[in-house]
Amino acid sequence: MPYYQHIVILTGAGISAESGLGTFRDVDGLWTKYDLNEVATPQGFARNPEFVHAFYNARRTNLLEAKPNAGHDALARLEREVEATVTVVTQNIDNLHERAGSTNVIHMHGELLKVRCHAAHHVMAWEADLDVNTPCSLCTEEGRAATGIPEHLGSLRPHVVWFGEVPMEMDRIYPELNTCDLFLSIGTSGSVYPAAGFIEEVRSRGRAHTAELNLEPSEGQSLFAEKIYGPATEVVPTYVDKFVSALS
Ligand code: BV8
Repeated sequence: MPYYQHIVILTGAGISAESGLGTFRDVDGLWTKYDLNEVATPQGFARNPEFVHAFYNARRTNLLEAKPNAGHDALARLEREVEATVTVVTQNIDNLHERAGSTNVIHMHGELLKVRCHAAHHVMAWEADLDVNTPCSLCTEEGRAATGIPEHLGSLRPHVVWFGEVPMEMDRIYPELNTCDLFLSIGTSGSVYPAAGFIEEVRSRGRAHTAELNLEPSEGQSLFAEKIYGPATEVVPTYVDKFVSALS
């Protein structure tokens, strides 16, 4: 196992599947039950904010009952036990990486346990249900009224990135991709951009080893040097064990 100095790990819904959180495009995935245009776009929220709040309220409740799995635990162990820097860039809006002990996590699609106000973009930790009548505790009524935000949208929205919105922390992510010497992609179908294009960004630098660890081949599978298929709770710990034992 070569000596790596900077490891970047992209994760998707597949790493949280065995914690009981739904994926999007699997047989029983969220996008088979909901139209993503209705629940994961600004237009859908403007049309029916209460329906979108109910969608995220159900996922927030599910997350609060979920626990990190052996896949999350293995990535936290990797960070603890190797000298290399380990950066997790997650498409997921759950907090299971952090609860497993990973400390360097970038949420490019936001976080389910945070909300943001329309008026001043105040971001707050949030575990309760949200509806259009929930006020922003940091805004004055005058401040909110001055924004001209339609009343029916209420004051708060989930702090997540919807389709058509700009992902978060891209100015942190691209330098990570351009300097890593190991790029792992775990539990993602490789169907949503810009995350799905990260493997090409890494390959364009020509200096990193790349591996896909997934239940099945992703849309970008041909671009990875190494491919390991199976459930994350099996293939991720096995990969990390091999990695850590090669260092000892
Ligand atoms: C952007 C947060 C510009 C919300 C999500 C028209 C207009 C505007 C944009 C576009 C457009 N057409 C296309 C686009 C781009 C668009 C896009 O890619 N659309 C797709 C549908 C084609 N992207 C955007 O709009 C993005 N913004 O482009 O802005 C820009 C670009 C660059 C730089 C600056 C600005 C914003 C996209 C973010 C949308 N928000 N989530 C929420 O969660 O509710 S997307 C959501 O789906 C996830 O966050 C994730 O990112 C994405 C993909 O999901 P995956 O994580 O891969 O999950 P999936 O179910 O697909 O796959 C699961 C995988 O796990 C499978 O492979 C399965 O085999 C595997 N698996 C299952 N079980 C296990 C397992 N693996 C291991 N173990 C298991 N047990």
